[in-house]
Amino acid sequence: MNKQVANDMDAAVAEIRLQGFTIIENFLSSDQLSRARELLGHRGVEFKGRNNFEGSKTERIYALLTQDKVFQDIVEHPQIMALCDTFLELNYLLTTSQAICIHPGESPQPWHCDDAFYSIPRPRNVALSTVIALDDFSAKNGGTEVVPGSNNWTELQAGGDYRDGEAETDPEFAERMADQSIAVEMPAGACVVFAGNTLHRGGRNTDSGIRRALSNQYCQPWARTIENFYLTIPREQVREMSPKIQSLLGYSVHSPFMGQVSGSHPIKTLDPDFVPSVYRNH
Ligand SMILES: O=C(O)CCC(=O)C(=O)O
Repeated sequence: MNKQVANDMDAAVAEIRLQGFTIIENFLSSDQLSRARELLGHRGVEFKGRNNFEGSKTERIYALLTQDKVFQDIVEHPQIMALCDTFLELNYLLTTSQAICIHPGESPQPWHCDDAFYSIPRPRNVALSTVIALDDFSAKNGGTEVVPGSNNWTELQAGGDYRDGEAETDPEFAERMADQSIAVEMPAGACVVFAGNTLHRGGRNTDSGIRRALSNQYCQPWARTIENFYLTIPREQVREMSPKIQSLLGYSVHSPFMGQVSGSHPIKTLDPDFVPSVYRNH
């Protein structure tokens, strides 16, 4: 890493610690940005969400990294890996890889933090999330809204980490969030990185266009992942991926033996001839 990049990374780490998030401009190369936009712009299939969290006017594509090498390159982007190396333990995992395209007329998501699934009291350090803009993000088109400093809030201040629509009916909480949150306004190709316990949401889209984004999220090597990639991604496809991606998908061990397969390292399962020892005796 050159000195300037290292300094930028130090600043990013400090911002995440202090305010819960940082913005990395020019995160995607122009080739990555145009390729990702092209792939998401021509799908012709709509996967609208099924609840107010996924969003009834929001298109989500899960296991996105299976769709094209460009999405894999973005998952293992060096700046994000450097942040994961800082915040998470060795052999951290990819917990979800998705496209989030917020269509016009979408209402805001419920306030939440991405590590809300883990029943560990605050402050906790289980996950790191990214939202990568494929269109310019604004306060009007559904740009991510974050609550600066909420990563350092107590349980009481956070008022619960996932409030399924409750925030809208709790005037005190809604007012506090309105006062304290900001909309992330950033150009296409930029990325907001936030701590797993930072309160945030996808914003309301009152604009005329779709707000397209990618979201890759990472978690500690001992935490259960949101997406079950072992079942989603066939091993033939995993075999073609980089060693880093394989590790991120769980073909790795959290020392000394969490993630083992019948006593073997899970990477061995990518060998087409691998037979778990448990089957060998039958
Ligand atoms: O789309 C966004 O800006 C944020 C989405 C989000 O926070 C989520 O779905 O967990």
